[in-house]
Amino acid sequence: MESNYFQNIVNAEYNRKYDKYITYGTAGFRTKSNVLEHVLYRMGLLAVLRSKATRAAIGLMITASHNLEPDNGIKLIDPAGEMLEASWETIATNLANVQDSDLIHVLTDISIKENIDLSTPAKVITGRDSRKSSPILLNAALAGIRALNGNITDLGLVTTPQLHYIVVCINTNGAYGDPTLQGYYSKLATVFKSIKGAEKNNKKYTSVLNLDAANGVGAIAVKEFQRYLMDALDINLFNDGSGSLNHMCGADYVKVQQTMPLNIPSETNVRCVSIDGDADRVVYFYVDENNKFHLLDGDRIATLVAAYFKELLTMSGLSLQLGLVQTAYANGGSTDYISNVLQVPVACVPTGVKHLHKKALEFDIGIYFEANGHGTVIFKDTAKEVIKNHAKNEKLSEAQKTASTKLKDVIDLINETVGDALSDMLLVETILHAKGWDIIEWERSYNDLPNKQLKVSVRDRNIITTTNAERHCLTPVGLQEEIDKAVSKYSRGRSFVRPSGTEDIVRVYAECENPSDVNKLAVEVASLIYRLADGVGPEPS
Ligand code: G16
Repeated sequence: MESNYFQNIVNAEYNRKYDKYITYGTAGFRTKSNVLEHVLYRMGLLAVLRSKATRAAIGLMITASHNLEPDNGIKLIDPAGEMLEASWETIATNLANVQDSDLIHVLTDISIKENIDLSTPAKVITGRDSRKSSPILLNAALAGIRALNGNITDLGLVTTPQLHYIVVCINTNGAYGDPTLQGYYSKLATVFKSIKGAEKNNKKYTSVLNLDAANGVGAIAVKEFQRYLMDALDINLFNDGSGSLNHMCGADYVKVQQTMPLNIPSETNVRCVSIDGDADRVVYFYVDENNKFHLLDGDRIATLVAAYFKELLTMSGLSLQLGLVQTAYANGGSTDYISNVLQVPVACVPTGVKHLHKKALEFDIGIYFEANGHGTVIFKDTAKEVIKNHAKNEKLSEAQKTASTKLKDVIDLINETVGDALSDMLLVETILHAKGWDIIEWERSYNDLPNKQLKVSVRDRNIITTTNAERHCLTPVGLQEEIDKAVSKYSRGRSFVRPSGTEDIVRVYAECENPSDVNKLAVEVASLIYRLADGVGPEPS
C-alpha cells in the first residue's frame, strides 16, 4: 500500500530549489523566506503523517517569530500543544533535505519505522503570521497536506499561541476550551475580568499600559482582545502593523538592546509591554524620571508569578510542588532570588521552550520562562483536580477559600499549551492588580546583574558545541578556557556562547557586578569567538 499511497506527492512546483542543508532549529525551520517553499510542502506531508501517527490533530504555523521580515519559517505543534517531539525533529530535518527523487522512499520509510496506519484520517490545523511571504508558504504547506488527503482547518492570520490553543481544544473535544478564536478571546477575557473584579485600579496599580505589538500578527489579536476586555485594561497600542515587522521594536529588540522600541512615547514610569512577531513572548519596561530605561524581562515575570503562586498555595493550605525552569540566559540575580528568597526549586535547561516545557511537567505546578519573555505555567491534571476540590471544601477558613478559589480561577487565564504573550500579560496584570503594585514596586523585589547580549557572525555556527545546559563550550577546543580566563577578571562574572537555532549567528551572553565592565566582558568573549570560530565581517569591538 505504501508506494501507492505516496504516488501523488510528486509536484514539480515544490521541487527542491536550494541545496544548503537546513535543520529543524530551536523552534522549527527558519531562514530566508525565498528558499523555503519546498520545505513547507514537505512539512505539509509530514504533518499528515504525524497526525496519523498520533491519531490527533497537528498544528502547522507559518512564522519566523522574532526574526526580521525577509525570514520565515514553520513551527509544528504536537497534539497536546507542545512543540514537535524531539525524535520527529530529526525526521523533519531529513525530509527537508532529501533529493526530490528520494522523497517517496523517505516518506515510505517514515511510515514503516513509525508504524503508521496510513488509513487513519489526518487533520492539520494551519495558521500564519503577517509576513508578506506567509501566504505563499502556506499554499506550499496546504499543497503538501492535500497531496496526502489530510483534512485542513486553516485559521488564517493567528498568533502562534492561538494555534497551539486551538489544537489542544480540538484534541480534547472542547474540554480545554472552545476551539475557535472567539473561544480563545472569550475564555481569557472572561476570567481576567472576573478575577480582577469591578475595581479597575488598586493602590499603585492603574489599568493603563502602552503596548508595542512589533508590527506583527499580535496587533490583530490585541485589537480583538480590546473588544472582549472592554475597559478592564486600557491598552494604548503602538507598532500595530503599519510599520516594519520587528524592526527596532518587539520583545526581542527591547530585551537584547535594552532600550525603548520605536514609536512608544517616553512617559515617565508608565508600564510598557512589548510582544514579538508571533506574540509568544512578552517583556515589560518603563523609563524613570531621569529617562533611564528599566527592563522587566521573562525572569521578572517568572519570579512575580512564582511568588504569587507560592503565596496562594500557602494561604489556601495546599501542599503542591511548585517549581521553576530557566535557561542559562536567566539573570544571576533572579536565580539567587528564586532559590534564596522564594525558596522555590529551580532547574536550568537548554534554550528552547520545548526543553523548558518538558522539565516543567515534572512539577505539580511548573513555571517556565526564558529571560526573553517566552514562557507559561503548566499544571498536572492531578494538581488541577486537587485545587478544584479544595476550593469546594466547606471546612476551609474564609482566607483559605479565597486563596484556593483564586488559584482555581487563575488556571483558566493561562494558556498552558505554550508561552503566550497576551495570556502572560493578563496574568502579570492580574498579579500587579492583586498586589496593588505599579511597575516600580514590581522591580523592587531583586536587583538584576548588569548583562549584555551580542551576536557574532561566523562561517559555520555549528562548530560551536556546548554542554551542561549550554553553560560550557566543548568546541572549538580551547574556547571555554579562554572564556573562563576572561570571566575570572570580573566580579560575579559569567559568560557563555551558543549557536542560535533561529538565526545564522552565535549568541554571546555576559553578566557581571559592575555595569561599566559588562560591555568589556561581552566584547572580549565575542572577539574570542571571532578568532577561534572563523568570524566573518568586522571583528566585535
Ligand atoms: C524561539 C524559541 C525560544 C528561543 C528563541 C531564540 O523563539 O521558541 O524558546 O529562546 O527562539 O532561540 P535561539 O537563541 O536559538 O535563536 P521565537 O519567539 O523566535 O519563536
